[in-house]
Amino acid sequence: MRLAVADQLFRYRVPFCASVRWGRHAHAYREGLIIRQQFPDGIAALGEVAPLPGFSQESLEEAQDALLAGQEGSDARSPRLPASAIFGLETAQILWKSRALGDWGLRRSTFDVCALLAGSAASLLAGARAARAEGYRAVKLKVGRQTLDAEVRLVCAVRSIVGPDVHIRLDANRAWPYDDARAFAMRIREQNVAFVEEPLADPRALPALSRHMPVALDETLAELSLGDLPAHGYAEAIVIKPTILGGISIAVAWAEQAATLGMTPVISAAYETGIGMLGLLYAAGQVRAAAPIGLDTYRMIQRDVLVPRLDLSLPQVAMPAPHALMLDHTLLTCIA
Ligand code: OSB
Ligand code: MG
Repeated sequence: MRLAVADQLFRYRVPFCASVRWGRHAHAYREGLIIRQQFPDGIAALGEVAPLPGFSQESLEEAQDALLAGQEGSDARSPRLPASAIFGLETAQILWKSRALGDWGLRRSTFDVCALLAGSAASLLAGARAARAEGYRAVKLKVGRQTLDAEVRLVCAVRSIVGPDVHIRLDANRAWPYDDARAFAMRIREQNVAFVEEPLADPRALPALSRHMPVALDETLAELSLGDLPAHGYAEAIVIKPTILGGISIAVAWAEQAATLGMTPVISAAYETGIGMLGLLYAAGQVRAAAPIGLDTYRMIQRDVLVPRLDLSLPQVAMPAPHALMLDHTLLTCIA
């Protein structure tokens, strides 16, 4: 699985609707690569390679170099492809196969989506009201960024807006010392939170904390291998980002392993464009467990390289039928 001479590589930069915070910075746009692979039957298929700065192990330049090294045929000597490159090549592969066969071959092709609530307290609560009105079954918000008081109030306000039946997921991105996380757990006990992603600055204390609140692994997964998962049975859920974990097949393997161990696998995006989203939907469609998927980062992409853009800002989305994809070349620079 390599880029061949006949294949093309484009660099894209798309603006976000508003600046987005992840890692240590606010980001105004997303950058990545689109590959266009020519398959022997004459069909060309697209894939997206978009390492997420601060989360991916590789940089965009490293991913690009690895793809170009493959194209130059230095196959034997080039090191293993980075995670995002595997994801892009696998996406092209499955998009090609679905076009050739006229079918995705999925176990499931409709999915519940988790709404991301973000912004100021006021816009976050407005988002919660909209999510409730539109019928979302799950919402997610970031914590660990303000005082415990402010965040407890926010979680309680979101619960009272969405009612008792909507799943509330929280994500602390490793912000808290143990005592803060435990204090937070005590104060949201009545709020029936589905899980808190990565509550602890030091993940070694996650098993102890899991006695006080349901925890989910996200950043921690990138530090584990699949065989380590049984030792993390204290976790309620795992957040699986195929762009970061190394592609579609490994993501599906993580999800199956999680389900076998009684954990909830949550397939999630990392601000990919529509091309990557198709790969993520495919991955979700291979998974037996049906937890709401984290594709709402797509809402923040103001202009997509894929035209027309996908319709993903809905509580339920369906995998579109296989079709020829069109790119907005004004957003792309050809590099090979
Ligand atoms: O921490 O979960 C995260 C997106 C990019 C980088 C990090 C994260 C995210 C998400 C994905 O929140 C969306 C989701 O999980 O619903
Ligand atoms: Mg997370």
